[in-house]
Amino acid sequence: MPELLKKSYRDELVTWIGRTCRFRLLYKISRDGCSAQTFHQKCDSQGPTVTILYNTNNTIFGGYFSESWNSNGSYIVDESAFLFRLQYNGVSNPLHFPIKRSNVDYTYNKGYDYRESYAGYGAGNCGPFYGNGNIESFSGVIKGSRNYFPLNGSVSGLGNTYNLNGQNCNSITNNNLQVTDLEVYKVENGAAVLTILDKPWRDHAEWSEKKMTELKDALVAYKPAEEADVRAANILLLGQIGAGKSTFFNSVNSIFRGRITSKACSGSFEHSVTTMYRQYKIKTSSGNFLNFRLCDTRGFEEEFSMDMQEMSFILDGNIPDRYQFNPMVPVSSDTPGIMKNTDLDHKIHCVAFVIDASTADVMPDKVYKQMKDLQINMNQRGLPQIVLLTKPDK
Ligand SMILES: Nc1nc2c(ncn2[C@@H]2O[C@H](COP(=O)(O)OP(=O)(O)OP(=O)(O)O)[C@@H](O)[C@H]2O)c(=O)[nH]1
Ligand SMILES: [Mg+2]
Repeated sequence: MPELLKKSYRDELVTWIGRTCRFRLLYKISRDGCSAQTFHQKCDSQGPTVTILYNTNNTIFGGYFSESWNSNGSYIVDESAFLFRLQYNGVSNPLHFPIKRSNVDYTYNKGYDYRESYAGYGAGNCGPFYGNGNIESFSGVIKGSRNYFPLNGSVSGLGNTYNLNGQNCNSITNNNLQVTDLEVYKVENGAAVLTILDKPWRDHAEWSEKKMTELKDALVAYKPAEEADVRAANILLLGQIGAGKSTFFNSVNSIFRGRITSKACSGSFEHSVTTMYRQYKIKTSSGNFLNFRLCDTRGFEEEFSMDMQEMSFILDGNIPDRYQFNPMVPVSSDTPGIMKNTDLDHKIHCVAFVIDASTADVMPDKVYKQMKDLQINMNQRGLPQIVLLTKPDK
């Protein structure tokens, strides 16, 4: 059962907690079973924790204590406690609700004092419990159904103890305690959690000079299939503006040149930085060229859609190297310089969709649609396509 808490949400929590820290999973109902006893066995006396509930509306919310959970049947006094919402109905929308402080006189109308003295409650038969009964997740043991755990607790009156800044129980929790999971993380002291991933995002080879030489040799040795009768494979880099298409070519070129090169213009701008179609060849240290070319083109953007006819010209190899794009006047068969009756040598043989990993989940609909439409066109041509993920460091 993988941890569900996304890196971006961890970073948000770190900001609210206000110090560098990292999260270690203590308890997860889909892994450990939904039982108050197990929760306390794993989470009591552990110091600061965050509890996160994932409900069936795709809303993610929970609470933070700087103090430990207990099973004593006593209130948890915590001036630093807060509740939060990370996502609402599937949309990322982080909000932070600090505990009401006693220097502000919040007195509940029954004359009962709801302040940091009532940040939460520890009792052996209860799961995570915030406020004075405001988020009571569950008690006893909950049997999961096929897709979710119907928690038997309740959410009410969150604003009595926590400052909801205009939100309410419904807009934080959908008043829905049917959860696909509930996780409790221990908040540990730790440095640089904002910049380093908690664990590698994929298994990879041991990076060494030897491995790099092996990879370079494999690329130098690459030749298109003899029966194809083409000199080099043309690989088209396609993707949203700023995805890192031009930078990818610069990186590959730098590796083979043995020094930093920046032949392709790269950077960030509201429109595509690349305005010219380029078919880049890559020279090796022995002076020969690799048997593939990286073809760089302008990026997809919301304002100027990629013209499908223009794309077809690129795929068919009709557009010459250094062709200057003009989004206002898409290319046509009458455009000066357009090559007619091209052969397989000029066509695109593989398309790499370059996707910025740090913004993939917020790709604009218009850009996504352009890529999908193009994919249909490419599938019809039987063109191999791959995804090239950039910016995993972000
Ligand atoms: N952190 C990080 N930044 C990257 C990475 N790849 C590219 N960038 C940066 O992203 C920005 C955009 O990169 P470009 O290569 O110009 O992107 P592009 O896809 O060619 O963009 P257009 O030509 O505008 O369509 C530049 O500032 C790069 O330095 C990466 O892997 N990590
Ligand atoms: Mg570019």
